[in-house]
Amino acid sequence: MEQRYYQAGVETMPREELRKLQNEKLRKQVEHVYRSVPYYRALMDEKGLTPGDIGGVEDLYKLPFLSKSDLRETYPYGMLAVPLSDCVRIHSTSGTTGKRVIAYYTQHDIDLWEECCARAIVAAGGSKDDVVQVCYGYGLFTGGSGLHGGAHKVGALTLPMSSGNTDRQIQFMMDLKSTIICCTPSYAAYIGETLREKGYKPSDNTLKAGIFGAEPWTEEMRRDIEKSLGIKAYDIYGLTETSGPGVAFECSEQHGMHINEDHFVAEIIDPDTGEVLPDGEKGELVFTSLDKEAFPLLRYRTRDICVLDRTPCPCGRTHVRMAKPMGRSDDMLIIRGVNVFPSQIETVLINEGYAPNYRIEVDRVNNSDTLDVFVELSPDQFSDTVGAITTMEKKLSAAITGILGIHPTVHLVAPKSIERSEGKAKRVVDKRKLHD
Ligand code: DLL
Repeated sequence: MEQRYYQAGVETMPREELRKLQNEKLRKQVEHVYRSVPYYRALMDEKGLTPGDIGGVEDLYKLPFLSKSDLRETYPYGMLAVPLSDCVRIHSTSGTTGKRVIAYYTQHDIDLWEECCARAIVAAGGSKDDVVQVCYGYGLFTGGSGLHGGAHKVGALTLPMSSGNTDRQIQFMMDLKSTIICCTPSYAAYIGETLREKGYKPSDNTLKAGIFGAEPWTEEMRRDIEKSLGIKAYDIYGLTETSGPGVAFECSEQHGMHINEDHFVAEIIDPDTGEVLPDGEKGELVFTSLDKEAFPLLRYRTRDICVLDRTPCPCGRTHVRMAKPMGRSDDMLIIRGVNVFPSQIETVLINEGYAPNYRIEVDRVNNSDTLDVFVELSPDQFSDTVGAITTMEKKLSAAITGILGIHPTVHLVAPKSIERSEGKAKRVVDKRKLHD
């Protein structure tokens, strides 16, 4: 397949040249942050560091980390690195626990963010001839605005649908002949399911690609969505603190997401010790933004667990690739001493022929952890006898035990009894927290 790039010059820049560019930008950025953000200057002072100590990326390890707690502590304006009057927009995290984190953008910051999203759209085969249906939420969440801005930059016809109202999504998709859809993978699965229920075959729509992210999803879920919508499904990654979607995106090789390294330097660290890990090892992803003006975080700890891959990609892009994050270290469940990511359970479910509609409940009974997995049956499976369903529950439970090493109680439940998600899916209920 012929490769197309949105900004070929930087996307395929030889590594040596890219490193030079990063070093130059990093020196300026550290100077900018030291000068403009007293909170970070104090962290550097504590370590006896001045901007002159950071000559380039190889010195990054000397700098202090930032984490969500720093952003909460400095809420709302403590991390702002330009006068507020130079900012044109804010976005914010959903803030499920504690204060929300607010991210600020100058026009320059918005432009570079939208360019990153445009790279992702072009890598997914998008061009000005496409109709891009954006059904990520608009508003404080970055998903809608990010992909919307990217689609504009590409020159595509942009449908600013936002999330929800699935009947209307389908009507516009059919009437306006959308070719690229952007939403969370769980919402894509829901749209696919609704299309099927309305009697549409995958070949009835004009979609060719989907750009899905904002939550962990497995390869099995990718295949499921590709089949139900008749498309190629691309992954996209980002977080509010680094600007939003588009920090990394998949190319047609679909073997990891290219990190936009001319704007962000990625490191993998041991989440317990903070030590930088060698390439290829699994750990926590840390980002340094190289040229954001208003909210330029240095060494920001994402809590996302993944691996970097620096082997050359046949697509011609030279930027490092990150594997699909397994989930955040704070989403990882420790059940009877075993580390469990919800994505591991999702893999088993789909491999065993179930749709990705499930809920995981963890509790503590008589000082011992319990794991209950509720999985929805399809209408065909539901017509089976009680005996057959009990056998299926046992089989699924054994398959999960085989992967996790701990035994869950599986409950196969009626079709449509598990809530669908139009944004990020909430799959885990940890009732142990109620007892603490
Ligand atoms: O979710 C930004 C985004 C919007 C990304 C649309 C992609 C598409 P936050 O709400 O701040 O920002 O959440 C960021 O979501 O730290 C990851 O844990 C998770 N996440 C984002 N993309 C992916 C992905 C947006 N492709 C947090 N795979 C991040 C797995 C993802 N997890």
